[in-house]
Amino acid sequence: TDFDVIIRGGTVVTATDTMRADVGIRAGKIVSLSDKLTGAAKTIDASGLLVMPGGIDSHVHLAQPAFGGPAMADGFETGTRSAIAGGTTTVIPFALQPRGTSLRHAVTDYHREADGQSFCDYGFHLIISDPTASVLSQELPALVDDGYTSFKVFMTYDDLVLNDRQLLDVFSCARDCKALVMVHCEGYDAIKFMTERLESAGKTAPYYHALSRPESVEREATHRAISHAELTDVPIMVVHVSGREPMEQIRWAQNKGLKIYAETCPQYVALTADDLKGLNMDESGGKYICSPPPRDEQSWDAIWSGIQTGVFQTFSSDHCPFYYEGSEGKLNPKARTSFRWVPNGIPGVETRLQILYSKGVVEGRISVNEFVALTSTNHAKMYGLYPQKGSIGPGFDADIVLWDPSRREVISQSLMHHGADYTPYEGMAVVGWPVMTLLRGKVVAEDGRITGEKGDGQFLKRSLSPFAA
Ligand code: DUC
Ligand code: ZN
Ligand code: ZN
Ligand code: ZN
Repeated sequence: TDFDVIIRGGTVVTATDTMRADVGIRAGKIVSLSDKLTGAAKTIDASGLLVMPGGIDSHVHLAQPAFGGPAMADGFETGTRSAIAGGTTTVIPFALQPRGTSLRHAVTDYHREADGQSFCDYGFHLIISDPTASVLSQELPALVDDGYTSFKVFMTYDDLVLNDRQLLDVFSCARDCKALVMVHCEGYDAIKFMTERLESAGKTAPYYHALSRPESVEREATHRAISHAELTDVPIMVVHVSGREPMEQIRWAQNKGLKIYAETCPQYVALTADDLKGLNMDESGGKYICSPPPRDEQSWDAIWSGIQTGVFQTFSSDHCPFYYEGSEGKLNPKARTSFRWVPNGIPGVETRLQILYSKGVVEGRISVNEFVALTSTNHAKMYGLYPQKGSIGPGFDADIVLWDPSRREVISQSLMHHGADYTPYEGMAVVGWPVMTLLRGKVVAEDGRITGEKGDGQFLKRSLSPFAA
């Protein structure tokens, strides 16, 4: 036989083309695309299905430390199981440097978490919380050489915030190392001021999380990050952009010729701040607390316009799961006392593709090729995984999702494979669903059943981002 696997009769979709073709796979790679292929140990019937590159989710949090708060609901096993069930075959989570520790130590710790536990392939971004002279001059250049070619920095959170000088130092280091910096743009002092003001007025329900960090706070920080990027002459990626105001800052910078890239996420086209009100300003609103918070339906329109006009290159989940209920020790009792103590983040690695397909492709806002670009190809290109990952063609890893474009489902926790005890998209009707996921030629998920094993996923040493230069 010529092939290990043939995917027969489907419609192959890439970021640029849509074509009727069979896909031939050998030794984990795509080796042939042709009208009719025969001669394989295994043939998969894809008639009526779209054959697309497996999702690449370049913004996922797994097994991060709790800083005194509740533990994350997903480590590598459950988080990557959820990924493959949702048609995603590569994730790029973060190796977070706790202050006062070395980044290399953090990276080693995360490898220990991931090694032998992962159902899909993975790389790591580096979260820099403590840019000391030795981190900047020694650790980061060496880590970039070892395939950790992107950083993330935060403009808020007590345990992570960098001041302007530190941001400039990291940006400048990234320029020297040719690494891509992702920036969390929300202003620390403004959030702290608003949080204290709301709390002293007794406004502690989950909804007030959104009021503690309105869009102006994100807009200001976005502008500041752009200015710092301009000053240091380094490209940056603004992650999890929530609405019109920060999006317009990015568009303005792009039009000026600055290399500013941007990401948005399902929560900014599918949730609103009103979801944080819960059933009746009760604590169930805590299920939707994430940062930046979801805004309103006019913001959804602004995000779509940013997607359609190329402001955004990537659509990521920002999967950052916590338990809502859960047994003792999982839920932080302090979270009941104020939004301030509710961990920021929601699960979403398993529902990212369905939400974009349904609201984007089915509702006519983007083409299926743009869908592939936003969920896979652009992530591979942006983060140094192209042309190993991110498309369907000879030479690419055989990471493939077979997609039923007409299947109707209602998103529900009972369908999920993550560790969290809820999905914020509960009850959302979607059209389009992943029915089979292949990782390097192996069927790892089939119609909600996991057929892969933990340990199937491999670490990806990433190349330099062509967008960082
Ligand atoms: N930033 C993220 O990227 N994810 C969750 C919370 C946050 O602040
Ligand atoms: Zn350790
Ligand atoms: Zn962030
Ligand atoms: Zn995140």
